[in-house]
Amino acid sequence: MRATDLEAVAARLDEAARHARPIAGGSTGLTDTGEAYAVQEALVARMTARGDRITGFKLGFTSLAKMRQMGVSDLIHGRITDRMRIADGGRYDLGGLIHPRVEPEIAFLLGDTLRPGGDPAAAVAAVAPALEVIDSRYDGFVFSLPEVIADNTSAAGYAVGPWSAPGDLAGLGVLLELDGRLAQAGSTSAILGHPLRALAAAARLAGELPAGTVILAGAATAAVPLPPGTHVRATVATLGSVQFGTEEEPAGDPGPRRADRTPEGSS
Ligand code: OOG
Ligand code: MG
Repeated sequence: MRATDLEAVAARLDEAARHARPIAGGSTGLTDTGEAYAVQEALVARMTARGDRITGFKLGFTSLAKMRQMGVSDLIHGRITDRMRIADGGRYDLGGLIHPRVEPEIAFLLGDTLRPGGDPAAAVAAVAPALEVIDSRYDGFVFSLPEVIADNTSAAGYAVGPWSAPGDLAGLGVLLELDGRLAQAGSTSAILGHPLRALAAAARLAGELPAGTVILAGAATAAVPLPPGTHVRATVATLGSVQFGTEEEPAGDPGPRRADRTPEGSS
């Protein structure tokens, strides 16, 4: 595809996100992952031009549970920004999102630059339980691999719990609860066999990650729909919990943005 066509796909995805109006998967013409990352770069550039500051890096499809759920089987990566940040224990407004889902993650904080082929364990300053909100800009979360890459890997929000010094991260239990009810359960070993492998992969894919970067290693379980008025908590054994509450749906006229939304499971 020509550069102007790639830019046009970025503009469509940007508009889809800004107006909560999904586009059809399969409609982008994207077939090449290299071109898809060029679109992602253009999309993220639009966000930073509006004042978003990049805080980190996220990986996707690092667990079998996620690959199976989404029907894709390749590791992908995207960017997270300060505007996506949700305060631990805070409130989160779903207004303006299309069909949000939430998934439990592990976050790494780099204390040193991590270069491709470098030792991920040596570069990590801290690790924390995390929650990621994903919101595909494609109708019904149906997309091809290049399309989800172009869409900044469905990134929409993230919350990070208390940071701990990195200990043994193998085989830690991961729980996702909605209103105190167990929604998903898994293990940190579901993430490429060990979450540090996700970090090594991030360095390989990103080229070089500077100190201070937050890296989401990818969900250990499948994602679940995130409704309004819900308390969400992820717990990772030994690391603790991270949580937030989603705002209630506003009463009365939902307004045009919400009218355009197609929530999961609605008829
Ligand atoms: C893509 C995002 C994948 C993960 O943790 O695997 C991801 C999607 O599922 O729409 O964030
Ligand atoms: Mg994720």
